[in-house]
Amino acid sequence: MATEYEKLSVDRATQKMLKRADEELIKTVFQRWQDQQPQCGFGLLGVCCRNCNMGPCIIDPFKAGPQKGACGADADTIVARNILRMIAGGTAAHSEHARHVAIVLHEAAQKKVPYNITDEKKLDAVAKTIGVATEGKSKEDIAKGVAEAALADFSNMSEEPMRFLMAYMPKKRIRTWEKLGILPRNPYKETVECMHRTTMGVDADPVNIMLHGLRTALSDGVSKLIATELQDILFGTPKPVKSTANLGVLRDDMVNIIVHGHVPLLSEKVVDAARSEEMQKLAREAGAQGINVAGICCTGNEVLMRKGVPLAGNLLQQELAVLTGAVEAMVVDVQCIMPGLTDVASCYHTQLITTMPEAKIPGATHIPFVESKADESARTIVEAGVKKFQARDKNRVYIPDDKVEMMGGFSVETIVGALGGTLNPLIDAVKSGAIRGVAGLVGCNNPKVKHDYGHVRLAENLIKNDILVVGTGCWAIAAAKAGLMMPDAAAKCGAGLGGVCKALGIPPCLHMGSCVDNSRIYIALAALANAIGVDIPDLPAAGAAMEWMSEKAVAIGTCVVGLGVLTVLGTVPQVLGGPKVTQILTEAAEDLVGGKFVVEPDPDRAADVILSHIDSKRKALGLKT
Ligand code: SF4
Ligand code: MSK
Repeated sequence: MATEYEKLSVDRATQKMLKRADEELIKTVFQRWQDQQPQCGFGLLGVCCRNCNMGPCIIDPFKAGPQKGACGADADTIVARNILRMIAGGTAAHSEHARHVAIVLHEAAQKKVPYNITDEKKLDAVAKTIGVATEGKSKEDIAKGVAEAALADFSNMSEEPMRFLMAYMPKKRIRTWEKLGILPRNPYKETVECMHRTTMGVDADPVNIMLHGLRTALSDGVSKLIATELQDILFGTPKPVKSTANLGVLRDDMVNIIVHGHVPLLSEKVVDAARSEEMQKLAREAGAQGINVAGICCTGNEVLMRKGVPLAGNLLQQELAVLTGAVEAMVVDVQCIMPGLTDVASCYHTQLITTMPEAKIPGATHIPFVESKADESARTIVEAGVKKFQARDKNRVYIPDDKVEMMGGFSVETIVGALGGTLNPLIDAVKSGAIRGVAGLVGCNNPKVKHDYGHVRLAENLIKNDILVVGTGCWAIAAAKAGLMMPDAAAKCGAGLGGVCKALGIPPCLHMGSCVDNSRIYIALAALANAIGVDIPDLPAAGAAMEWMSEKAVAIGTCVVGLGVLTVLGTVPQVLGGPKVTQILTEAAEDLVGGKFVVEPDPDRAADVILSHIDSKRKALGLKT
């Protein structure tokens, strides 16, 4: 019989650390979520409105009470407005990330900040794609032009659609969006419009509201694309890299510094500083064998992809890393950082270091990250971690011995390279049926469902049925911990996919990066559709976010549906109180844009949904099923 910890997570390291949390009487997100039960039924259905001070208003789903808010808004209006505000939240997060990176690239081009233009080939490719002149220009001038084009996409106040979207997306998709009037102009404009439309007494039409949701989510997709492309220019396009994953990557004989959040501008510098002889010497003088940097969440994914930094864990493991008693510093930037970390850190010697002006946490130490002095900021942060080593109580250190080898670094460029320079071998494998289709698995963890179970079980089901799996974010960390990101996982595949993986020496689950790197999947889908001569919705492809929780995931999922891809959600979105909105998201969207949501918490049934969808697309293309 499963222990209480086995019911919470399929990950052994997590099970062990949850037991330890109980022994130490320390609350984590798992317990705090339990304390929230039962959660508000109105909130779960999305039928609570607090958008003005005549409220809060609720709609009675059993029809025994009010069916309209004080202003007359009905359930669908309220649900649609709430979901639009979630899309706005997610889009704001990705857009601020991307804008920050664009500003740093702009300043790097003028040598105002200590960052290099590392990947000139990528710079050239991006410039050519978006139409920035390269002939006879220095790399600095080209980088300045690319950064200015990105910043223009974030400041455009005209009705012109975003330049990066028009340059990267297939013509057929653009025509569909144009017809619907949802070509995004600028994520800052779209998010402001979300807030305007949803304020009291503006947009009450759920269809009109959801169309703006699609437009905003598409602008979110472009923001992610800009972040990824510009980060590749600054730090290098990822190449295949070997590393390890899970809490066992922490070292009992070294200073452990964890980087957590999303934006690699700081973490790249922290890794460089930690690897410098100066800092390693400092650590040895403090009695450690050196400095070990490990990652959590998407900052972890970023430095894994480009520097091979080991992954300590995904969203629900952030507090568990601190519970090992072996973490000197957890350095955070923005997004997915639980305020509860300070409570756990206060039970140990761990210093939680916030770095960004927009993300401070009471109880944490704030060491400002200043781009113009990025190297000094990173050294100050690493030094702070080293200083904490002597305060470590060795008797309270418990590092679970779980760690798994993995391969990451699968940018689109890497995948095309592994295929010999073109997508043709992949297209041939899809046509022959050796690869039945492609699934993009993404997203977070959520204590509403067993940690990592949906992520891993769905991936295993899909590769067994010859579906090539690509993915990002906390899904990618779950798959790595489960051993699905090593070439020998080909043994778990059907004969077709297994054969392809063995021939190429690649895993059947490809780590494509952080949440913003979902844009790598969009670019791959666009390239595949163009190469075959079809539109994205015609491809034998699907997406899933089995354990999603973040507003960013709402923006990402809506963007993927807008791209024309069927997307399975494993945790139930807060929309079921609005029957029209639910119908739009799960049915009507398909007629409008070619993609739709399916809500299916069971990963076995989710696999069936994806397989039958992929088979229907194969059939429509005249491919054997
Ligand atoms: Fe209530 Fe309408 Fe105000 Fe929302 S906007 S709180 S439904 S009165
Ligand atoms: S970190 S957004 S929990 S994937 Fe990108 Fe993980 Fe979701 Fe954050």
